[in-house]
Amino acid sequence: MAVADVAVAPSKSVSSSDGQVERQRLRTMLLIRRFEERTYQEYTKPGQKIGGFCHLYSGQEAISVGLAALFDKKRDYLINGYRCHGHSLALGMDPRLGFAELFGKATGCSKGKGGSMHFFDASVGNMGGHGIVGGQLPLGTGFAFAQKYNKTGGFTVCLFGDGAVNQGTHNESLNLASLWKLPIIFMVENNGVAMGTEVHRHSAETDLAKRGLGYNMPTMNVDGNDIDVFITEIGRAVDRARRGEGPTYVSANTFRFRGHSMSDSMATYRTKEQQDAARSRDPIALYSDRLIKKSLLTSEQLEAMEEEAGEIIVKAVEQAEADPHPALEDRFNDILAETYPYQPK
Ligand SMILES: Cc1ncc(C[n+]2csc(CCOP(=O)(O)OP(=O)(O)O)c2C)c(N)n1
Ligand SMILES: [Mg+2]
Repeated sequence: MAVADVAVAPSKSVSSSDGQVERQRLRTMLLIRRFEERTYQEYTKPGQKIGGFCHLYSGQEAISVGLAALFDKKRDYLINGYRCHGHSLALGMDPRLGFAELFGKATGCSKGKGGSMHFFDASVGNMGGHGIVGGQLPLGTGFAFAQKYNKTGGFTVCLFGDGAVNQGTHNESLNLASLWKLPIIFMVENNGVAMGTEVHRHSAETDLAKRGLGYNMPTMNVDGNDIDVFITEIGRAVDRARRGEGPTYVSANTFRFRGHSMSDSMATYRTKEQQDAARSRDPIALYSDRLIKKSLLTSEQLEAMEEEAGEIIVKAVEQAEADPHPALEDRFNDILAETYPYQPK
């Protein structure tokens, strides 16, 4: 069976008449924001329980929730950089498993050994967070190759930041994916900065969507803060991939509301005007305002949803705190590939 023959899921179900689908998307965006803000608190408070690098996703939620709306967990793959909490929650990860991972607990989504940058759940196609900038591009291309080779009808979305577009892996992956017409969407989550370096300081061409043109693939700029626009536009790229017509290159334009990681403050490289402008396009406020205007949501419902998200997060942290650490005898398990077991002397 050719890829094109595989039945295409109704990927562009952007709206429902009673607003149930929309409210669920909003709930997930609120949950992600709460998760990240609580993570910030947990990281910075005395007696910090989270170790290692930690990158928050606040401000970019529409992208992960929009992608989840187009995603079929049985056959699609998502692969990502280290800013991976939002995508994991959007694909259905229980927040308890996320906090447990951050706290290094055995119940964490990566058994407490991956930490913030390595949230995985292969059972739903979440092929994880990756700490090496651009490292996920050839891996994602490999997933898409497997999907085409095995005729699964699935697609891969490979996410990376604007800081990854000048890595050699970017060139190699785009070329092979286009040459072999692989079912992949290359998506720059373009928040305008790589740590503190703005795009115009590292790229001669600042319209990053154009990067796909040199590889003979369709490209698009999409509003990464407007979930409805995002789902409609990216739905086209998903359909193209499922039809076997090959990759699409996307710059999903957005803004992060926090520093690069826990060790910097945005204030040193983002002006107050830039931050104010971004806050005025908060993806959650944009969406909830629209739903209220369309009478798909009331302000009372919104308040209840915010409260509910808060309660879920409080409970998740309590449970994760009570969860056990990995057993001492498990300390070398799951660290290296099983074919090369590390044998401590
Ligand atoms: C190969 C490599 N070089 C450098 C780094 C250090 N580093 C970590 S994050 C980062 C910036 C990447 O920014 P971007 O790709 O825009 O992603 P964002 O943080 O904005 O999501 C850098 C340079 C790294 N992890 N890997
Ligand atoms: Mg960036």
